[in-house]
Amino acid sequence: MTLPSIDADPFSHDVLEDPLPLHARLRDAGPVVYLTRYDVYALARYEHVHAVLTDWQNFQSAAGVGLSNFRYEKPWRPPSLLLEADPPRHDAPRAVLTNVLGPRELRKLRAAWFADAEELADAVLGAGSSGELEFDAVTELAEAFPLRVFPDAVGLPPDGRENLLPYGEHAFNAFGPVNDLVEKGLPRVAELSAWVNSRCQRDMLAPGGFGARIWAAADRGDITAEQAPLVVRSLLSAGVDTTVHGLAAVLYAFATHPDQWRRLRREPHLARVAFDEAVRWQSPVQTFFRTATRDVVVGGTLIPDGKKVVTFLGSANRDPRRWADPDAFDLSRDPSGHVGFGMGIHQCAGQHVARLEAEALLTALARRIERIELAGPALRHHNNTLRAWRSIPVRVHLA
Ligand code: OVM
Repeated sequence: MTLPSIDADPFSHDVLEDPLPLHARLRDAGPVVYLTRYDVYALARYEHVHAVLTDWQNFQSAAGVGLSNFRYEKPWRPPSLLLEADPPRHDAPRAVLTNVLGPRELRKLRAAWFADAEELADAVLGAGSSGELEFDAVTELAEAFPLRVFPDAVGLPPDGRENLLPYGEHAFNAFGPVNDLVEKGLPRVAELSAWVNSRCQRDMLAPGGFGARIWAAADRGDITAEQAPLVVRSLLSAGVDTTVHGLAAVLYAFATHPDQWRRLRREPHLARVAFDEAVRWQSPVQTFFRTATRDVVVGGTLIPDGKKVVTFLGSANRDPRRWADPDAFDLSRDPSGHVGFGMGIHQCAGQHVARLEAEALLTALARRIERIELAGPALRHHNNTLRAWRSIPVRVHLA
């Protein structure tokens, strides 16, 4: 079988504006498609994306999960102990973070975050008033809520929190090629990295928070004191922009699917399903790479040792071979099994945190908002990895 090849650029502005046509082209071209521009092997069907993500022995992360191959190129920052590591080195940091962000810890935050969501909803919508109003769902809700609850949960001091989104933005751009998106971030990398690294130190992190719990794990000997700050760095790298664009995705979904919003109002327990369905439907994280550790055959195609493969999570999540009516945002579907949080040993360690944020915010909004619709065109924000929004102007009709 000959390997289909495509010379499209998945990181061009055209594709970032609307990746769906490229995804369909890649899925239809074959199980594996060679991207001539970057010398990488693309996987865009659910079956093969899933297969690669769950095969860490043949597809390593330690050579980087972006385009850059750490076998040959120096990473822009010391590699993440979680994301950019393989077993066995991956396992202790992962176990610590999984525990710190696990359901048991989150049960303690639940009541406070629901109350925070009520307060934010009142502040944005005006407590007790009725009628209609317009605002930007990205800045007022999708950014405001994670920034309100997550840095406090980590235990960060108040100053400099405005650096979190720009740092994450650059980190996600840096998984792609060195294009204009990466270049525009370069002037601030040193400053933002210095700020983030300083906040990973023990004395910066308030008792009881996620950060202090990571340091407590170092005290117990579960990880070393050298590893602790890098594990905290993972929280600060992956914990903010992702949830912002996950929340933006679900808010956009409801603003464009009034029947689904009515259903959420009737059945508010669907908030969690709604969030996962939005993560499937939009896939806020679009791509991650792996590196073949030996010659491996995938879908009948040989991927040579040392070559990069790119998994298109957003494409797998809309593969008609796996999903009925994949382009529909539908609360009746069971979205479990989507790869929007990845799959396998690296699957998102913060997914329960993200779901709790979404559940709290959607519950507060569903109580107050009868109808939500776009008040103008929603604008994309281009990032090499994130499917993101700059602006979602909405009009809401209060209950
Ligand atoms: C990390 C990390 C994990 C997932 C995503 C990510 C910037 C970073 O461990 O630092 O994106």
